[in-house]
Amino acid sequence: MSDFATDLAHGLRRRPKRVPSKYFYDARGALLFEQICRLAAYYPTHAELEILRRHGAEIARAIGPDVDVVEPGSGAGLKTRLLLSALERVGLYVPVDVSREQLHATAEALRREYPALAVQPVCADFTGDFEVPERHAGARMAVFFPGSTIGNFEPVEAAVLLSRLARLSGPGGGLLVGIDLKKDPALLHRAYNDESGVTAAFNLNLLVRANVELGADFAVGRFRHYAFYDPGEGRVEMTLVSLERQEVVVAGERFAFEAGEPLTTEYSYKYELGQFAELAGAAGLVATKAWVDGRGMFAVVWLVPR
Ligand code: AVJ
Repeated sequence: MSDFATDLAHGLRRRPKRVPSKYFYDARGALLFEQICRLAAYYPTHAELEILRRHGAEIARAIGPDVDVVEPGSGAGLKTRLLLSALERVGLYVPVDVSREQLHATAEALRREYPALAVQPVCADFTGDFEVPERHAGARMAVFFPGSTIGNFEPVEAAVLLSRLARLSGPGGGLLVGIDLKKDPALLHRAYNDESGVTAAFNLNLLVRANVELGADFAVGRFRHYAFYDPGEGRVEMTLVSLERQEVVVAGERFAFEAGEPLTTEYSYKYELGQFAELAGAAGLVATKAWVDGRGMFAVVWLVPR
């Protein structure tokens, strides 16, 4: 069985039912996410781009010159260009992503735009082990982890992931991490429940993907996109709610949904700067610098090994 089949079946056996959010990003999911990033209501992308534009020079000074860059979950590479343009003498850029088509398209485009740069894409799930190709001995490594991707992980997993990425960056390097800040829940609600229905399509695409790739028989119209902010947990939870009592077959196994039963597809944790610094501390990292956008929505943090 594929990882997707195994993880989905395992998640459907759990109560509450859940599935890892990394399975959103097939080719269609990656395109839908790019559309989300263009929505006015989806502030994280706009805020982070603003930070990278406004503070690029200072960020580059914090990271220092002569550095290799690894980007787990690289996506379309919009933010990458801003970082690469700000940094002084980048030898190697390694985008790591599960979305193969997008990964190779982005790598090609970057090679054209930065002829002096070595681009070595790695098609892998960054939550597992992956190799950094052609890394020259002694090069300092900056891990670029923007977009609040770290917010998809529960705090304990997030600390484990940060310490793995810290090991990758080595003693002279560090991690440049984008985190979404705590804010008015009404703004969070709007960001994950856009009027145009793009976020709903992105969420429901998980079921479409299961049908196409695994021969599952989800009746996509009988599930509703439902996202809400849980202030106690400090996270947005994305769910697909079964509109009626129904059964679904995935990889030969039958799963029953009650009317109104949720399938949790994503957590998106929101942090206060101090809270995130504490989490990074548990991973052996020190937050030495943080940059915030003008509206206080989002932060980019530079973490170095303690
Ligand atoms: C890219 C995973 C950080 O959690 O905000 C956007 C994904 N989900 N709208 C996020 C997402 C719904 C996004 N991450």
